[in-house]
Amino acid sequence: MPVEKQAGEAQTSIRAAFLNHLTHTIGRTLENSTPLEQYRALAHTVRDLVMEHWITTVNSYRDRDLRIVSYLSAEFLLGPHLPNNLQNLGLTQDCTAALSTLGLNFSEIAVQEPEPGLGNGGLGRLAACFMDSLATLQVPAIGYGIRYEFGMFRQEIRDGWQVERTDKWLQFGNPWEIPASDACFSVGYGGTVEMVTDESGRLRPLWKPGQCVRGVPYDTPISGYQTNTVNRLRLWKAEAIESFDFQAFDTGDYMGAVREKLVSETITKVLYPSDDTPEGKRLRLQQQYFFVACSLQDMIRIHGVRQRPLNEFHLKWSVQLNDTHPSIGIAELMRLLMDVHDFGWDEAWEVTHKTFGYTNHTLLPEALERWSLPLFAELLPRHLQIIFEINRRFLDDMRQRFLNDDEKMRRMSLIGEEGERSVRMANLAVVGSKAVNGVAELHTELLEEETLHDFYEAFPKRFSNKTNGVTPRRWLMLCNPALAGLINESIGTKWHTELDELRGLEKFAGDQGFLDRWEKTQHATKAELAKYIQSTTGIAVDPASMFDAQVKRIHEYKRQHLNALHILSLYCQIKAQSGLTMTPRTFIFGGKAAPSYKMAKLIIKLIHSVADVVNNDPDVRGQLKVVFLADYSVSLGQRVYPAADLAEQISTAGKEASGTGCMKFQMNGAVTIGTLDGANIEIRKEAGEENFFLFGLTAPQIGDLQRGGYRPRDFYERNPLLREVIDGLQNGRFSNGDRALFAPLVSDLLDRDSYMLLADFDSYSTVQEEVGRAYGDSPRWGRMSVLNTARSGKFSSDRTIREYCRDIWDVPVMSRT
Ligand code: Z15
Repeated sequence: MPVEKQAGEAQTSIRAAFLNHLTHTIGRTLENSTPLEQYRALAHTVRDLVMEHWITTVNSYRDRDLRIVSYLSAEFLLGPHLPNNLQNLGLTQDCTAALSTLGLNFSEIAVQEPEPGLGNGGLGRLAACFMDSLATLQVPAIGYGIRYEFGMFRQEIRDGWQVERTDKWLQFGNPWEIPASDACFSVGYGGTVEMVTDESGRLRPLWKPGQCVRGVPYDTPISGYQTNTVNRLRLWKAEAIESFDFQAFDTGDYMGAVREKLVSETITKVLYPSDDTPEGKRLRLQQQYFFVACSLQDMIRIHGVRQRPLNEFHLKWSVQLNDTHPSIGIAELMRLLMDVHDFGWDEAWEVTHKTFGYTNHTLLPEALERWSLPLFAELLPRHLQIIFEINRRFLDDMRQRFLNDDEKMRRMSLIGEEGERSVRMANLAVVGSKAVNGVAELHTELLEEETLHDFYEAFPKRFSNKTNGVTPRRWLMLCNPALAGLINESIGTKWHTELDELRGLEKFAGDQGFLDRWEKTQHATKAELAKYIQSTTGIAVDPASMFDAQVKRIHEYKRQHLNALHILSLYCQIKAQSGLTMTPRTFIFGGKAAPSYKMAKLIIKLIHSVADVVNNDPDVRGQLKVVFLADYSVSLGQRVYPAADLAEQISTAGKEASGTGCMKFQMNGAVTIGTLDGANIEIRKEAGEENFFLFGLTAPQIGDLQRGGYRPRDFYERNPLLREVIDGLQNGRFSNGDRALFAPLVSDLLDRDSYMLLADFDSYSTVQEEVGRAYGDSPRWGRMSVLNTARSGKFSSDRTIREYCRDIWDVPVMSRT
């Protein structure tokens, strides 16, 4: 009785607050408001509730005086806030009920939220999952990043080609952010470094920047699941410094002053849309330095508020570098301590190298950030001096330890001398950090043995592995309420924050009654995705067919084109043998290509061409369907992961650092077909090899083959089916007679094939055949599916964050029990 009354109260107050915001914040009545306006009113209603917890969190952290984790990331790919915050507050049902008393439908309102797409892919989404887990584990933490005015571009498809559209996510305001005008900082660029004598007669460097911009913080509250903890995500916007305006105004150059303003604001205008391939552009370096300089000044300000001397900075802060993008922070903290706060070199270094941790996210050599020395010198002259000095001292030290091994010194230098001289940011990050980690076991092993081997030899204790994870709140409970409900009924709800509890499902894996319910649930979820596919692409797909999904950035190393070649080979088989039947499949693709990545864009065109051929040939009789879902995003992922039967994780072994989509699929009961790459290896180990479809060469085999002179054409010549597919691509069979269209792709595959598709094609096809058979055997598939979910506990980002807290950040996590 009292519980029901409380629930009733929550409903009533949500309803009243919503109507209040509709009137006073939005200026509309219920009758004449649009769904977007209703969304905005509802967002303000929920934000108010979150803000109350924020206030108490700030107070409780102040009282506990703990070390604060500072997560520096150029990307935070958060996804929609509204449903997530409601779930965290435990108010989803009350809110839905409150709206329905007004004749409104919660889902229709929630889909109005523009997604904050401030990231490219895995790296940005990882930062978002970490923020969720940090708040849920009640760790004092601040996320620092950039408030891009335009986030990830919207992808449209025209005639099978990707077209980019700007993402105007801020167009109608953002109810989830609050500008904090009391914590603005200025950031300098360019200019000169002069030696000046200070009051005490000491000669010291003084940086006189040629340009200055102002950083304005915008805070987004990050709520934890079922806790009162709300952490802060602080994103910086660049603005013009007012004194600059006045200067111009005085001289009458008003238009010039406005131009100056535009130039400053350019810095945070747009997210660079390339994942895993640095562009080396001036604006990008400006962005990186901008948000890092603001964030460090903010940390020093907070440190001062806590009345701590700066030589204790590392005791009160642990700063994690999400890839090398913020690694200029190492030079910046040195500069702030020495040039602004009068530290000597040794004192400053003592604090700096105990402050930072560096997470590496890639092994691809072309993806390691390097900045051309002239560009660096022009934009950050003082930082370059500091980096030279770090390098001088570091190499002196190494020369002694490694007895003048010149080759090694060349490899370890922070300055690359091959070709154009450059600053190697990964080397800076390793040298300036107390801890370095990879993001999956294989990745860390390859970092230690190959990519960063010299550094591993020099500082073995600095290295560790932290296998990635994803938040089960968004990636299971929120996106798959039907399955989450079934799990709750079966094993209770402890798994929400202790994902290992999912092991309790193992005992149902052989229970036919349970398997029937599991399958029914999945079928209903697939039907929902089928509806979405129908309405967005016009293609009808059958929810009874196997949903085979590959959603991720389009990249040659991820091998979406291997998937496409295989689909074409199935098509050729059907065409050759009338009456051949196979397990009906719906192939689902989604993902964006970097706008300048020609081959990735051609792969998108290829998928569309395959879809055209396969979907429109009556001989295929609904055995195969192919769909490409445009504009893949967090929200679209939330529809795809829960509806998938099969997850394609088919990167060339040794290339995918971890992958995190693989974990989302597994949690939702999809079975994986994959290579021994990244986190696949750990997923297979957890799930059991009999519940994972393994194919392809291993990382060492790939290396051997590459060194032994790989000849892709041999594989083409030896496999008739592969030959038919490739010939078809060459002779226009799959492109309405256009022979030129896929020529660049075919010639790359036959003459180079850096990602070894042809070497893995046979193994992939064979295992795909077995997948088809297994899916036809319902009890077998059901068992595999349940066991995948049951054994996905390791891949909660709560586990990952606990490890970072214990091994790197040295901060306590709150336990609930
Ligand atoms: C990015 O999303 C990843 C690595 C990068 O170097 C950049 Cl710049 C962006 C991805 C990895 O490709 C992926 O394997 C990993 O799971 C993810 O980061 C998070 O660690």
